[in-house]
Parts: sequence; C-alpha cells; structure tokens
Amino acid sequence: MEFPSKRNHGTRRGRSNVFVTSQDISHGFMVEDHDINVMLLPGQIARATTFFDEPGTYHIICHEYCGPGHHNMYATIIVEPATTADADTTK
Ligand SMILES: [Cu+2]
Repeated sequence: MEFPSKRNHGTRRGRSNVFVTSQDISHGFMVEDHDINVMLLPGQIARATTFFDEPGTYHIICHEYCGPGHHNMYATIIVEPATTADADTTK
C-alpha cells in the first residue's frame, strides 16, 4: 500500500485545507509538526485545516496499521514560499 503521490506540490505558505480519502481500507494521515491527524475511511472524505508558517518539506505518515505495506505509507507535502503574486489582491 502507498499514498498515490509521494510528493505533493502546490501548497503555499499560509492556511491550507486538506481533503483526503481512502480507496481501499482504513488508513491514518498525519502531517509532522502540524495539527493534521485524521482517519481515512473508504467512502468518506476527511478534511483538516492547518497553517504552514514556514516553507519546507513536511512528512506524511499513515498512523493506522493497514496491512503488510503499512511501512511504505509515507509521503511529503512541499510548502513553497509565498510569491508577490500571492499578496497581490488586485488580480
Ligand atoms: Cu498504514
């Protein structure tokens, strides 16, 4: 078992809503150093909101034993620095 994408780009510094689900069985979804810690249940969408204060790469792990592939259930979220375009509210 694996997360579909090991590297998740596009998250900008600031408030982020994360929507995740499972296509097979129950999994956990936890992002290091942030208050995202949800259960992923097939047929349901879990939502969490957090703030990424610093750009960087943050690890995601499955915290619910999900079978023999559990140790491969990891990924990352890459938080990119804010750009001047992010601050421009006139566009
Ligand atoms: Cu797991």
